[in-house]
Amino acid sequence: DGEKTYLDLCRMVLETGTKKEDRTNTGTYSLFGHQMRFDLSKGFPLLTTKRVPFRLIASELLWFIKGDTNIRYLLENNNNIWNEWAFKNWIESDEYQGPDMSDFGHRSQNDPAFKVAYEKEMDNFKQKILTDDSFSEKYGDLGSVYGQQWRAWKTSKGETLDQLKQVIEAIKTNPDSRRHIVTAWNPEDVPGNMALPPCHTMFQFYVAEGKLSCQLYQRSGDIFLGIPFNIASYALLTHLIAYECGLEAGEFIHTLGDAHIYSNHLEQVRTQLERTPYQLPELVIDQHACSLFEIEMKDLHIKDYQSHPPIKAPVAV
Ligand code: DHF
Ligand code: TMP
Repeated sequence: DGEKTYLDLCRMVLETGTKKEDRTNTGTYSLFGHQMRFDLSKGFPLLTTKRVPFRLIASELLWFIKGDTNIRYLLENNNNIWNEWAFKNWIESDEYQGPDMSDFGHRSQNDPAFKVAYEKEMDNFKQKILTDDSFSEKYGDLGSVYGQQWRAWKTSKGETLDQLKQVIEAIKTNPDSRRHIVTAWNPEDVPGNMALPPCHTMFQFYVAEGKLSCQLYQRSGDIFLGIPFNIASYALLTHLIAYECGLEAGEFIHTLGDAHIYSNHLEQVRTQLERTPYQLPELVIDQHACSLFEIEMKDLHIKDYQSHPPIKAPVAV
């Protein structure tokens, strides 16, 4: 079943993962090269062994699809998952005059007094992003991240290219093609131009027997925090593109490069592994939206989602 393949990966990394330092100075257990397959006709792969907030996954995906790279839209949808990376640009800028926030990721976990100051600064930052247009334009933008690469890839001629529209058109007119690819990895923009170089690097679609499948190559995967979101996000994307193209959703194939468990997530992963999965829920798309580009949050629903309680973990910045 779908969830078991994720739990098997967790177990494998705990048992055989190589201890490895990383950019965030947190430390990880890691392996290189792994593949998981999810048959989307057998339920929507939103993990049940911990609560995974579908609302955050859906609003992040709609944000990509809009071509938006500014966290203001996410904040308007009460979605805080990208805050730290915009905040980092703000506190490292010349305009920032507040208390020293360097290394806030680690310090907020180890120093309770700092945590209070950090949360206050973060709240101020969020308020300014939501209410101050010029501030938000400057500091809410994460740079050339997914939304821009998918919808407005910069060409050498100084034009932009809409990869998402093009791939949908190609799926409709030439379903058997082996070139249905969208790439977010733009070597010209890495590393300077973005808050975080894309983790989900490229994806390919495949059509057979009226079903649309999608394979993602993810260069780097945070097994406890990021991957449950990524699985659900690409499963949702596959359903949405299938809907747009008049196809059924087939499989989502998740191919990972560096798949890692952060050393401060080990307890959480062990807790999750003790739990027995429930049946996967179902995705319902309200049928009145006529195109993928018109779908809104209110059109997307998860039905029959029964899960174990959430498990909290710090995110490595
Ligand atoms: N950095 C790292 N180190 N790991 C990531 O997974 C990651 N993901 C990013 C950006 N940078 C990253 C974007 N996606 C959460 C989930 C996905 C995500 C960012 C953060 C997260 O913290 N999830 C919490 C719930 C958060 C909430 O409820 O607001 C979780 O428990 O799943
Ligand atoms: P890196 O750029 O040094 O690889 O750090 C990125 C971290 O974020 C890494 O732990 C992977 C994780 N990540 C995901 O797992 N999924 C995502 O969607 C994103 C944006 C990041």
